[in-house]
Amino acid sequence: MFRQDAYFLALVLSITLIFSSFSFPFLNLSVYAQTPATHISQQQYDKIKNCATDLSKKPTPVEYLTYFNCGHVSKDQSGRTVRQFTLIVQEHQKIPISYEGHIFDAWTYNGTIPGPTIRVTEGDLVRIRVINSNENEHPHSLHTHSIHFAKNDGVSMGGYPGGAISPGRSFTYEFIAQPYGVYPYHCHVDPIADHINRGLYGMMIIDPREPRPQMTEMAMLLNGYDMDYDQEGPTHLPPASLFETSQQDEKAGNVTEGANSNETSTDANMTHVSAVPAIKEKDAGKSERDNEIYTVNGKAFEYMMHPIVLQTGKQYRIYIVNMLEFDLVNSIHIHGSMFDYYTAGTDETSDYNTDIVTLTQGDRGIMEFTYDYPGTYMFHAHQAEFTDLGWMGLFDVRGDPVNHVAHSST
Ligand SMILES: [Cu+2]
Repeated sequence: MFRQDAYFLALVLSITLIFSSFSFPFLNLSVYAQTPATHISQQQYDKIKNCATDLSKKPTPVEYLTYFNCGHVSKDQSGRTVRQFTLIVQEHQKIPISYEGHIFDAWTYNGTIPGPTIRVTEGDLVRIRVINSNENEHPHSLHTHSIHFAKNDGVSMGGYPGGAISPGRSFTYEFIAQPYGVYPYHCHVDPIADHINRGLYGMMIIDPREPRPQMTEMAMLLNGYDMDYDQEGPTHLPPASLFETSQQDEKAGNVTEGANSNETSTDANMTHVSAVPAIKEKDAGKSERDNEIYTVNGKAFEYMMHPIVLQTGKQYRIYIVNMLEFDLVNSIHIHGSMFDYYTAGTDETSDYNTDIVTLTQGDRGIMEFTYDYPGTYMFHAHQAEFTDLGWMGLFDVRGDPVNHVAHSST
């Protein structure tokens, strides 16, 4: 054991020495440079970030996991990368939010809840044009977290036109992306809880100039729906017959064609359900708002129906944002493994290694993990009431067991 430790220490020391001797001569130069030269081009970086090629796509909740919209890219006169996005706000959108056929009367950015994951690199000039559709009845805005001028903050305090865009009008928010991290964006028009709960929110990732270690990446946005129903929890756990074939079935030899893909139509699943579970009348005098359905990425139990297929020994990174209204706390817990957690994603060093992280409203971070052993593992909120109301999913981990390797949590 001691010999292994000593060997490891020697290895780390020699790597550190090589690295520092390599980078030290450039250190003074890069500290003051506005955009330090990177060894990777914008195009190469966008490619390893899995930037979507179809920017007009409306990702399904399954596709949302890996749909990264990096915008329309150009360069300004100084050579700075410019990324342009368009978000169209539409009210009265009918969004399916459970396999049982529950429909949410939503307000959306680009027709989905959550809105598209906006992905940029630190130092980029970001332009986001928000169009409030003509048919809408309410003003809306776009408030992005991170650093920017007040006029681009999407808040009407101070009389900024971007704080409330009238129906039929548009506003273009502009900022230099900084600092790197993972952020929520949302409408900031009052009553703000209503504008958020209706569905006007999404995730924004600002990547560091030097790429993070490469691994398979996913986006998870936690939310809830106050459907103004009195009855808590109109959803039910999906019966096993509706699940996609899992690894256990595969081993039992009854795997079906295409069963390990994530491509099953969600609409097809809804046809199994003959009637949407009924909702009772609202209690008289009950004024406190609450959520009836909780989800990750917009649809209750979606990743139980379509387990996320992972491989043993492979590294995964999840960008996670909590946009739950009315409940103060949300969380994510993964079974069978531990993850390194980077609060807000604003540092290269992880804060701790855990299997559960608690998130208040607007909280976010980055999780990095591997699985050593194959099998089906749950991931879910550690609030059991949320779990039963939709916030639960499955990892279908495949491959041979791997020897446990120490996680780099420092
Ligand atoms: Cu709004």
